[in-house]
Amino acid sequence: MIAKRYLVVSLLGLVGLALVAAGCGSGGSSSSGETSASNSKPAPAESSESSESEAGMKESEAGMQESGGMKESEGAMAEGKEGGMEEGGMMSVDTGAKLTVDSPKPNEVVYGNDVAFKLGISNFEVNCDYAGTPNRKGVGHYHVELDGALINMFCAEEGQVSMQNVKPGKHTLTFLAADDEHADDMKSAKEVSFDYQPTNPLPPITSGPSGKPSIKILSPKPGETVSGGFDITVEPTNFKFSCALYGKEDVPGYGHWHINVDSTSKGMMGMGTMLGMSCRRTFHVSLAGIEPGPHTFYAILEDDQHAPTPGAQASVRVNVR
Ligand SMILES: [Cu+2]
Repeated sequence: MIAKRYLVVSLLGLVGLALVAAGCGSGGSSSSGETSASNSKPAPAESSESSESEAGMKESEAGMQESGGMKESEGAMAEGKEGGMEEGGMMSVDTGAKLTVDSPKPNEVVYGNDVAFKLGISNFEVNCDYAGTPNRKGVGHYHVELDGALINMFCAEEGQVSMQNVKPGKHTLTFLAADDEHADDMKSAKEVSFDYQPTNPLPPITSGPSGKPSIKILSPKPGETVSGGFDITVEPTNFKFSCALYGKEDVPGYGHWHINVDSTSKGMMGMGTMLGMSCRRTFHVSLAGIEPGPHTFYAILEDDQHAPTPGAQASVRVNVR
């Protein structure tokens, strides 16, 4: 994936950085995170995609990346030193986590439109409540990549990746433990390939709304006091949220949003403070890792590849008690 990220970076330049950053983190944990708990309601704008987004909690990625890149990434991973810098500028940390992939089985044929996965995770506490907040030893989450592109971060041992906009054929899932600031633990990486042979392929999503996209925060209101946790609710304009497109080749007008606290540029590629990502209009913020006092929360519109949409962000400053 390093190779992939490189490619993307070179293609997108600055924006690519954010992409890589996203590749390092993303928030809404799969089954545990944003999806389930936090979000009260699906994005109304989604209509036809709503069911797909439900399933999309897990996401997959389109046929944009060839599986050939996986080999190189493997090599890159092997070279990753603890706390060292990866080639792509990605820091590799040593979380101590041990991952095993219980499913899918190697080269399993997948006929449905989601690939379910199940991991064994040991020597590591997965807790998405601390994502985007200062690192805690032995605590973090894991990232799932499809063909080298980040889908999302997860905290449950099971999840799934949508095959929306994914071409039939061989694909690879990669699982990587990550610290709270979203740096990947390359040594923990586990890969498994599968063969996607859909019985009833999903109609591809090809284009979304046109016009300049923007996002605004409906709640909380500036100056509000929050404690324990709270929901951020946003409203996008000229933009559709799609869970199923997380990590896929970008479809104009489609994407999701990232939620950051206090900074949009801290840490590796700005992801150090990313609390999570959401493909719905509401995201539940955990304050578990955030100190009391005034804090600024950001909502940033992102394309499917997790690159921020220039100028499309909003923020709100609230008091954390
Ligand atoms: Cu992460």
